[in-house]
Amino acid sequence: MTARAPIEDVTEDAAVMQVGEPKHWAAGVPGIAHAMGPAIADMGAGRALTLLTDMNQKDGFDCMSCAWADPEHRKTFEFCENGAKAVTWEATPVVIPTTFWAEHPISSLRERSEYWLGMQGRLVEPVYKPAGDDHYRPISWDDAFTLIADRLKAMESPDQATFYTSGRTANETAFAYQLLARVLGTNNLPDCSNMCHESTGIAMGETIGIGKNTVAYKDFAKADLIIVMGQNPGTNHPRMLTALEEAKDAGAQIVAINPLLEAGLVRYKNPQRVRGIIGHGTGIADQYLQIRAGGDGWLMKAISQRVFAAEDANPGTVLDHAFLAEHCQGLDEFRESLADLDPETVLRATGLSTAEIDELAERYLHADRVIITWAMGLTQHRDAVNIIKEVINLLLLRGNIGKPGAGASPIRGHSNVQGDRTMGIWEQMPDAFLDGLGREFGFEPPRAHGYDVVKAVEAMRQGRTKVWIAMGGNLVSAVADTRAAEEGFAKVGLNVQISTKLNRNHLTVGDEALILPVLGRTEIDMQATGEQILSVEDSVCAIHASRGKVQPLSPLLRSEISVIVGIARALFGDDGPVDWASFECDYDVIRDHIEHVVPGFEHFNERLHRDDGFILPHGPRDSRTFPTATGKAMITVTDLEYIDCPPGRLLLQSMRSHDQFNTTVYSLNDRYRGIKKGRRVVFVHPDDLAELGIADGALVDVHSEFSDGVDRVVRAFKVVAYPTSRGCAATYFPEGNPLVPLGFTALGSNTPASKSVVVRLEPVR
Ligand SMILES: Nc1nc2c(c(=O)[nH]1)N[C@H]1C(S)=C(S)[C@@H](COP(=O)(O)OP(=O)(O)OC[C@H]3O[C@@H](n4cnc5c(=O)[nH]c(N)nc54)[C@H](O)[C@@H]3O)O[C@H]1N2
Ligand SMILES: Nc1nc2c(c(=O)[nH]1)N[C@H]1C(S)=C(S)[C@@H](COP(=O)(O)OP(=O)(O)OC[C@H]3O[C@@H](n4cnc5c(=O)[nH]c(N)nc54)[C@H](O)[C@@H]3O)O[C@H]1N2
Ligand SMILES: [Mo]
Repeated sequence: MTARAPIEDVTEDAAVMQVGEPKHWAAGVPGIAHAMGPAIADMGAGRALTLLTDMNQKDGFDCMSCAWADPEHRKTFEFCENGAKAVTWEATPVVIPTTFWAEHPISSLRERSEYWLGMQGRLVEPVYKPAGDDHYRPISWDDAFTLIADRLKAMESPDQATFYTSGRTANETAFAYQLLARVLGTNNLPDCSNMCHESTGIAMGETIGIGKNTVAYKDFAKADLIIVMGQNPGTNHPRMLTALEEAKDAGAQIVAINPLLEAGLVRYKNPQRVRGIIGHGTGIADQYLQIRAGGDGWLMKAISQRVFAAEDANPGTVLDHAFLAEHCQGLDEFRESLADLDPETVLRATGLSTAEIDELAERYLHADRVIITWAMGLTQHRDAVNIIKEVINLLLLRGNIGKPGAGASPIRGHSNVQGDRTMGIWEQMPDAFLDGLGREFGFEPPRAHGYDVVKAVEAMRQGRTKVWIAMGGNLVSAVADTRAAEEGFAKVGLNVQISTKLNRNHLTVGDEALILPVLGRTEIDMQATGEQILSVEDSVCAIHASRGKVQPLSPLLRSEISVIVGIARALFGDDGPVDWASFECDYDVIRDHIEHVVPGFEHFNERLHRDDGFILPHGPRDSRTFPTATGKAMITVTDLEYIDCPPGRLLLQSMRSHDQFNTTVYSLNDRYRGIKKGRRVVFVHPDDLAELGIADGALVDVHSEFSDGVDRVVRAFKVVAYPTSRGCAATYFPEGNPLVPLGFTALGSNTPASKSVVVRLEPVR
């Protein structure tokens, strides 16, 4: 391992920031060159090559950058620029030296940027901040475990502890972690999914009975039409562009629905193809609808209305009558509700023209097999659950669920966020799971629902949380209302962060805090019975093995499972219901328990070791069996809101730049959007700027406006004239988070509604 002097911090300077033309294509030679350059420089050619060629391969590790599916036949170089960045960031040989903690008081570290914190290198020794101290200092693993156990035992109720999970956590780890919380006696298991696809889970759960993707990887190449809504795959799921390109080659049409013109959805230069390297690449979107933020539910209703109109014109030929009769409920009510859909409201809510909506309807009507994919552009709105229900409605009308080349395809974010839920990381797991868990281990799991992310922050603010444990993640930066979250974390008795890299949450702590450093996914995990593998579930319900490839950076690092077991043994001793020690020596033991508790994991070990994985069963996808209360897919009538935006105000969304992974910032650039050396920007349509009398390049303070009267503001953002839909603006996350009140969440899923916030821009004088 190497210790490199800390790099200079970056202070954002609007004068230094460069704004160029946005790109109209994504991922090609520059992508790979950008990717390989830093990897090789930092890691040395050998280590870099091992890692980059083992990513997403059989016998390799699962890339941690997103949950996009692996093709059935994995290619030698199945990686992308942003996957390579994530690997480089984790597998850096640079470590934080012991002297660091004495040199840097926590209060001074708090002034540093998230970029600088991440660039300090890997965390390699456990450190402890005692109450009243402004420094972390090294602590032994045993003392750390004893301390955690003591604080947990001192609580008046198990609900004074909260166990957060970020979605990089593997299946076996997640299973052991939720078991620890539930044996202690709490369902306080908030996770990043509460801020991510929760709205999807709720909407799909209520309508088709399962919150997961109804398509398999191979369906993309069989589709006639793929509609990509509220998602920026060029940056966040780059390997998906290969699937879209293959679909186009096979004759599919693609429609992009997005307020911003995103490079990857316009044109793709596949780095794995000669045409991508020397040619113009593949045009992706046949139609690009620059919708007003939050308007997608109205668009879906308008298309469904046109489907009914087409059916009326040619009875018996448009709707999938056999499917609707056998498998669905609610058709007539839905048809009736659309009869008086007001076209003017649709146009105002979507910002689209009648001709654009008609064109999309024509495409939908002419396609036999339709896939609709979506991500955060749908899930993080006040009306997200209803918007997604309208997506499902539209698909059901023509039988586009449970047939080849068709389906509802939520594209997950964190690489194992879906698997974590399957393993029981959820504050409201159903009784069937809890019954199974209780039977397997001989204890009575708690039944009362626990905290989700927003409730967890509220509980902290009210001083109700004594112990906070986080398996990865950086909640204080990720959640809405940064100031409220900081206030909450400052009131926690003991904050335990199990992490690979330093981040803001390590510095936003109350009395006592611990940082426990763990192996990353790229590292070999050696335990008493030998080298261990883990497993993950991707967006299309495929379970894969993940095997670390490089030597751990320090002998002090522990695996996440070993940390859970350390806490559990210090807390419960060795005579409780669970034989924790057996978990640590051999992860096959955990998999055997999972097999007994979670349906679909029959012969888990055998199928993982022998076949490298398998696909979980899925009723709607496999056999049009809908596990809802009625046994039918529910076509629902939704009461959509129109987001009112008073004159002089804009609807602000927050999204990712090309050089970040959530709260991790790799650089201050956003190549596809033409931004260099800065993140404090707000993208606005040039005509809106003209109307507001604000110049392109001006500095503004951005204020959000909510009825609680609190003035939430982020200061000195640079205005960038940009091709976004009229009346809408965009900024980066997490910089935009202080603008979103904690209570401003999606109805029904409680996900922070960070993508439609009414703001006003005030020029900085
Ligand atoms: N490199 C990289 N990869 C990642 C991540 C990362 O940070 N970096 N994060 C991972 C995670 S956890 C997740 S959840 C995913 C996120 O993947 P995405 O959902 O692609 O992430 P965002 O950057 O939030 O992009 C949201 C997109 O929705 C659009 N949008 C916003 N509002 C609306 C709307 O009202 N309607 C429509 N139709 N579109 C809208 C935005 O313009 C933007 O293109 O990516 C995962 N992969
Ligand atoms: N305004 C706004 N807010 C958002 C979003 C948005 O689009 N707009 N997106 C939301 C979404 S979709 C999500 S998923 C959340 C993300 O919320 P989180 O998942 O909480 O945040 P991350 O930034 O992904 O967490 C990064 C940290 O995880 C740790 N880490 C990385 N790898 C490992 C590992 O292998 N093991 C362990 N133990 N730790 C590791 C590192 O210390 C790193 O600093 O943010 C949400 N917040
Ligand atoms: Mo996410």
